[in-house]
Amino acid sequence: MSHAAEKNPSKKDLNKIKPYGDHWDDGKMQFSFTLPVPAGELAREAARLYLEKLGFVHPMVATMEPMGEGYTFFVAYGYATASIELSKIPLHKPEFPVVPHDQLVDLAHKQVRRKIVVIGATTGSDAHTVGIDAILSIKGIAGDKGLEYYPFFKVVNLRAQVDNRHLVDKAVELKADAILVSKMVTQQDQHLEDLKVLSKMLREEKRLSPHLVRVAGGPRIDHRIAKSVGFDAGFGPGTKPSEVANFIVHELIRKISGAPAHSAPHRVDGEGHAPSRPKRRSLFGWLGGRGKDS
Ligand code: B12
Repeated sequence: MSHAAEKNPSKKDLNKIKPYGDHWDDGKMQFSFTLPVPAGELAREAARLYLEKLGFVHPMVATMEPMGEGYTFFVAYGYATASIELSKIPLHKPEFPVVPHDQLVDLAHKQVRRKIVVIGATTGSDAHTVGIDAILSIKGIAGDKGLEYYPFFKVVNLRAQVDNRHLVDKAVELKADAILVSKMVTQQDQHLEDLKVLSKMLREEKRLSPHLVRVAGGPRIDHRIAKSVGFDAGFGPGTKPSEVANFIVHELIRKISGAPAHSAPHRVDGEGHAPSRPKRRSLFGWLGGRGKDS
């Protein structure tokens, strides 16, 4: 197919796709990997046969370099036969409306009537602060202002290398409504271990708000992963603070109203013509006991 489809776009199936190497649908892929075998002819053949075992057609090792004693690093090519149908891919995204800034301010003002306390940190031994700063700091990222810009948020950024226990204690002390955790270092799945431990602590800490919104983020975090370790939502690369602001407000209101999670409306981007929302019971019962600007 491929060459013909390249010349005649109408022959391209834009739904059922394969990797693109030299031409449409050729399935050509590049691999880089290491095998625990010294560099040499045996290593090269092992790498080639391994790709063949994985189902790649005509595998070819382009580069082989020793990687310390007893290891070899390869760059190889091969042709994939499998294709993927885009229309059958389930996307794991948090579902919530995204409304413009003024509407969100209005919503928070009318429905919450006090500051929403947001506490954020990068946890464990992870020293990366840029991601969490991008979400929280007033300067934001790519022209999208951070949570500090929103008049209804009280933002506390604990920065990096924050111990889980310290984060939970701070959340209790500040009466947090939302906890935002950034994870950058993912070696040996340390990010997931840390998030699981934190999640358990949050579940067991009775002094926290029962409506606490838990959000995780980072380059290798997505919604599915975050949910699997007990968070309400996960945000990955390219996240804009305005999305996070929208999620927190809508999720807090949803939790307080007692609406089930799956009834949250689908995410609506742009000008925020959100679908009509279910009637909620008054928030003031729960909010009444808290300072307006606490
Ligand atoms: C800058 C940087 C550093 C700086 C950090 C400075 C600082 N103050 O943050 C310094 C030099 C200190 C550093 C150190 C290290 N780093 Co570093 N670092 C980076 C680098 C180049 C950029 C990260 C960054 O700032 N991105 C910009 C921000 C804006 O993007 P982001 O983090 O993805 O955030 C966005 C989203 O993910 C999301 N998001 C992120 N967090 C959150 C949180 C919430 C709640 C939400 C909603 C959204 C959200 O929103 C953000 C905005 O869109 C990355 C490589 C890369 N290109 O990503 C490596 C990288 C993260 N570092 C890496 C490593 C290994 C290290 C070191 C271990 C190196 C070493 N051997 O010493 C140490 C770590 C020490 C430690 N204890 O953590 C690896 C991590 C590998 C892994 N997956 O485990 C990376 C990927 C580089 C690599 N390819 O190897 N690093």
